[in-house]
Formats: sequence, C-alpha cells, structure tokens
Amino acid sequence: MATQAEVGVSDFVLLDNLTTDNFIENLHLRFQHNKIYTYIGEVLVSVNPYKTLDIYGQQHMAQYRGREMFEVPPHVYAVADACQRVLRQQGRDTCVLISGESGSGKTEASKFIMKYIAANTMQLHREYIDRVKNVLIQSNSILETFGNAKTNRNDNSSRFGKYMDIHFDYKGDPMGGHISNYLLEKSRVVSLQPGERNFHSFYQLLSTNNAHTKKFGLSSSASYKILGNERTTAQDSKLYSLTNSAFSALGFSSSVVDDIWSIVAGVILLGELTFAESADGHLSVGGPVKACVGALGVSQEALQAAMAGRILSAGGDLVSKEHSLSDAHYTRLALAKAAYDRLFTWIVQQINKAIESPQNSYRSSLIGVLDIYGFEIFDTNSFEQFCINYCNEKLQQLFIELVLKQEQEEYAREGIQWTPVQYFNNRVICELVDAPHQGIIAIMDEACLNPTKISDTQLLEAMDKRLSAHKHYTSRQLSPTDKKLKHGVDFRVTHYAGDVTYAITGFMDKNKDSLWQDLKRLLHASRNASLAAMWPEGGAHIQKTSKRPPSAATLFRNSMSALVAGLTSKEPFYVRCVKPNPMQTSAHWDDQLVRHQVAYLGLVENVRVRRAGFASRQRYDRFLKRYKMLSQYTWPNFRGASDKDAVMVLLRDLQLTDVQFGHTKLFIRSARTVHSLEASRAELIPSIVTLLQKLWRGT
Ligand code: AD9
Ligand code: MG
Repeated sequence: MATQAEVGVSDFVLLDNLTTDNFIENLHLRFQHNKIYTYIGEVLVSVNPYKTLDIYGQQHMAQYRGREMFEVPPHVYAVADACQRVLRQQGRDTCVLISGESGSGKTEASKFIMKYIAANTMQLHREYIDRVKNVLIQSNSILETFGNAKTNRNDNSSRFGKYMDIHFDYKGDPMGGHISNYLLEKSRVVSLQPGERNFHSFYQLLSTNNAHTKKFGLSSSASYKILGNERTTAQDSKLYSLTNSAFSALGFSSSVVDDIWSIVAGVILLGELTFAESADGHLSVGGPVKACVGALGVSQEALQAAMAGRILSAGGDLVSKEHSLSDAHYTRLALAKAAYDRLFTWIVQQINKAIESPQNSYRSSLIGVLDIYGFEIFDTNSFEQFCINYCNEKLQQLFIELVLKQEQEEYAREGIQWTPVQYFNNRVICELVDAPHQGIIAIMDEACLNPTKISDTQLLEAMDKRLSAHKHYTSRQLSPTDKKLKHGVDFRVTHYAGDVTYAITGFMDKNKDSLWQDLKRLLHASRNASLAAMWPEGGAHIQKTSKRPPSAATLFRNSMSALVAGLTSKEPFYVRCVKPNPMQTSAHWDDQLVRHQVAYLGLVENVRVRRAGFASRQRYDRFLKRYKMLSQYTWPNFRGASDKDAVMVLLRDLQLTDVQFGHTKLFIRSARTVHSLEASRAELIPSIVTLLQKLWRGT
C-alpha cells in the first residue's frame, strides 16, 4: 500500500500554499481518485464517496494493525488503531468524535471504527470475545431500524444521538459496552415533511407477511397515515429479517420481540383512529379500534376513555374533563409519539443489558465513539432541529477548546514563537442557547413554568425582548425588512455552520413534553408486559400528583453537558466528515457545498494551527531520562546547569533541529523525529545492558 502513487497530499499539513482554494482542490482531486481520507495531522477528514469502495476488508485491516498513522495511507482504520494503541500502551481512555452535516458519513465511519476494534483483539478467550464483538456490531442494526429514517438529506439518517463506550480489559480485549442515546426526533412518528419517511421499523414490519401483520390486519399494500406516501421496499423486508436476527443475537426473547413489533403495529394503528361526536357531545372512537387495542394490549373501554377525556386532580379532588374533537386528536398523536419514544429508549436499555461487561470483571479502559445527528437546515425547522443544531454547536466548541485554543494557549505559556491563528469561537452561540436566565432554553422554560398558558407567539415575543441585542439572534419583529422571516412565527439563529430559521410553532408544547397521566395509566395497564414495564409511573396512585419533570430542552442541555464533560477527560481523536453534494451520488462534486463545510468546520484554520504545531511535547526531565544515552555528553550524566541545557546539548549532538525550546518543555515538530529517537534508543539498549552487566561483574 505504501507504494501506491500519492494523489495530491495525504496530509494537508504538507500542502505547499495553504489557501481554501488549494485545500478544496486537494480534497477534490483525492475524491476523484477514491482517496476519500486525508489527514490534518491526526485529525481525519473524510469525504462521503457515495459508493462502495474496496478498502474495508480483512486485508485492509491487517495493513493498519500496529502501524503509525504516517506509515500507511490515511484511513478511518488508522484512527481506530491509534485509539486502541493509546489505550493499550498508556491505559488511557480515548474517544472518537465524528462530526459533519447530515449525510456526510458519520454513522458509516462509526461502524467502521467498531468493526476494526472488534476485529483487532488478542483472541484469547475466543468464544467470549466473539460474542461481545457480534453483540456490539449487531446492536447497530437494531438502533438504525428504530432510530433512523429517510430524510431529504440522507436516506438513512440518524434521528437520535448515540454515544457508545466500548470497555476493554487489561489486555486490551473488548469486554462489553454501553450506549447512551440522545433525544429521538419523535415528532416524526406523526408528521413527515414531503418526500421523507417515518422510522424504518414501520416499513420493515409491513414489508413481509408475518405473524404481526396477520394478527393486526396490516398489509404492505394498504396505505397508512403516519407512513405518508412512502411504501415498503425489498430492502425493508431484507432488513426486517436482519433486525430479528440481531434481536436474537442479543438474547431478546421471542416474547419480548413479539411485544416490540406489537407496539410498532399499535402506533401505526393509532394513526388510523378516527373520532366522531354524537349529538349530545360525547366522543366515540372509530377506525381499526379492535386491531389497535389488540396491538397495544389494552381494553377498548380504557382506550375509548383515555381518548374521550381525562381526569384532573384539583385541590385533592378528582375532576373529569371531556375532550373536544381536537383534544382527542391531539391525545391520540401524543400517545403514538410517547409510546414510540419510550419503546426506543427501552430497546436501548435492553441492548445495554445484553452488552454490559460481566459483573465483577475489572474494566481497564474504554474507547468512546460519538455519532450524533449532523447539523440540519430544513425548509421548516422546529424544536428538534434547534436541539440538534445546539448539540453540533457544543461539539464544535469542544473541538475549538481542545484543538485550537488549548494548543495555542500552551505555545503562549511556554514562550514558543508563534503567529496566532484567527478562528471563529462559537462560544457566543452556545451561550445564546444555554446561558442560565438569559439563553433561549431558560426563556422557554420560564414560559413553560408560567401558570397561565403562554402561546408560542408570546414565547417569541419574550425571546425578542430579551435577545434583541444578540448578534446571532433575530426575528421579523427585530428585522422588519427581512422578508425571509415570517412575522410572529420565525426567529433566526446564526449558527457557526450557517443561518437557520426556526418556526416557533410547537416549541412550547415540545419543550413541556408532558403526557397526561391517563395515557400513562393506560399503557401501564397493558397486557403487553414490555409495554407495561416501559411505563412504571402509570402505576402511581391516581391522586398522587407527580412533580413536573424538567423540560425537554433542559434535559437535553444537561445530557449535552454531561457528554462534553465525559469527553473532555478522554484522549480525543477526530473524524471530520464532508458531504460532496446534496444529491447523494458519487458522480458529482458541489464546490459551493464543500467550501461551506470546509469553512464552518474550520479545517483550514486547523491546518494552520497544526502546521505551526508540534507532533510531540515532553518535559525536559522526562526527555532527558529517556534519551540521554544517545550522546556521550549526556551519558551517563550531564554536568550542567539545568535539564533544559542538557537537552540542548543532546539535540545539538544528534543534529536534530526541528524543535523549539519552551520554558518547561521541548516541542518536537515531526513525529518522524520522535520515532527516530525511539529507534536509536532501542538499538542502543542491548549494548548498554551488556555494559552494565560487565560493570556489575567487575570484568
Ligand atoms: V445523519 O447526520 O445521521 O443524517 P450521517 O450519519 O453523517 O448522516 P451516514 O453515515 O448515514 O451519514 O451516510 C449516508 C450514506 O452515505 C450511507 O447510508 C452510505 O450510503 C453512504 N456512505 C457514507 N460513508 C460511506 C463510505 N465510507 N463508503 C460508502 C458511504 N458509502
Ligand atoms: Mg448518522
């Protein structure tokens, strides 16, 4: 592989004349030759090839095993190998942060990383490890079935965030793992944008004639409201069997799998229910009621009652309130969304039970892989896009903190010669969203807690009032001439990756995210044991008023800060994914689109920092201890003022010049220099050992 002709440069650091144009030209040239991976130092830039490349097989994996990044062509396997090496050699936790916009290849990259890690084990306790590997990989197909959907940006778009820890024992073999899931886009269950599909699970279930479709009278040829105009495909039926084999590989019992598909059927059927109002104002439920209650395992009376009204607790008394037609529809859709959302989280919990490391085993270290929904700008952007884009802001902030800021701060601290690189710090946008009392989330929560009902429009007014001076926020009220914004509905956030206009409609409701107690009780009473277990709070006494749970945005913000805190404590590796065109084809390169991504991902700035950067930095005392044997002036001891002086003499003797001397540390520019130092040391060690033995023996 090393003999393959180089196309452009395989590390942007080596680019002759660093401009955005040259950066893109190199990326394009390599893309045309199927070289989709290029480095910026240790950061991997990956362009989605939109075609199957023969670069992921066993023999390719073997080429990356134990090799330094610069020895072999850039590859996502090299990142996985480096991660595993840090873990094995230094016992440190590592993580891979994969970012890029929707459809840029994040999920595929995360799967290749897992595949590589799973294959690269010590092969002791073979049987056990094979099980762990299989389980880790199979868990992906289940997650994608229930959490992915076709959007206008990506046919297999992740509609949830995923962070997976893979645990290793002291030998570096995987022992198990843990998945955290973040905010599923549950509104998709009941509303689709034109051309989009609902979650894959619905189509998979309908794609074959199976026990569930038969039992609940579902058919692949019928159309169902929540599935939009989209029909099942041959691919869906193939994936349906794959999902089921994954369930069995993970040890899901057949009755649990039965429960899961029944809930999916129940959600489809909830979408079909209709309501009629009798002359005396009572509501009755119509449509496939029998099938629906059968699928959800509830009684027809209970479903009818939960749709037609609700019981409120007012000052200790129970009062029943009848629903209007629109209340009933709202309730039906809320139930469908909540049932599916809980199902998804519950499945993740069951997967976690299946993949958890054995009790009382000693976990030595872990590798975390973060694959989160990419930055999104749709025609209509709602609360979900707001959360997704905030999440991307937080990750960009982490990248800036770790790669751009800290690196430059250390140069300044150490007195290293250095021309500071300018970059846009998106902290100000993160604060626009999450600052206590001042940020959008705080303003939303305040409105949701208000005892009088606040409408979406009133929320927007409150935001306009408080945020009018913020450079990254505007609305039609604040920019009356901006015809692109609808008055009273839209606000715009200038994100690091571009302007996004959000429609405020639904923000209050989605942020409150409350579900009437009646619906929780309904599901808790289900004969479907899994469904009942998903809703433990439905078992609470009817008069017990529960504390209002934190809002959806606050929960999301908290989970993001916990995630970031966890990532900060690990040694990070980065994969920055780029989408070559919006058509999802290998045949086209959209220069504008790529330029936009290169700009907001800060890739050129990344090269600048890296260029002036150093591959290695070590404290003088440690460096001297390790390498003093390489020079007669420092071996066995140096008679000089300081360790720094000794290191200067040592390097002069070795004629190494690609270094800078900081106050407390030595900075070495290229990794090759470090390797040549290591190689010379390894060569010398045997003769030193012999010499020492002679000295001890006195010969
Ligand atoms: V989203 O934010 O979840 O909407 P991702 O995850 O960034 O998005 P994904 O990995 O799903 O994108 O990639 C989109 C599609 O591109 C995949 O379904 C593949 O068809 C295609 N793809 C991505 N990476 C590769 C690759 N390395 N080789 C071949 C690829 N095809
Ligand atoms: Mg994805």
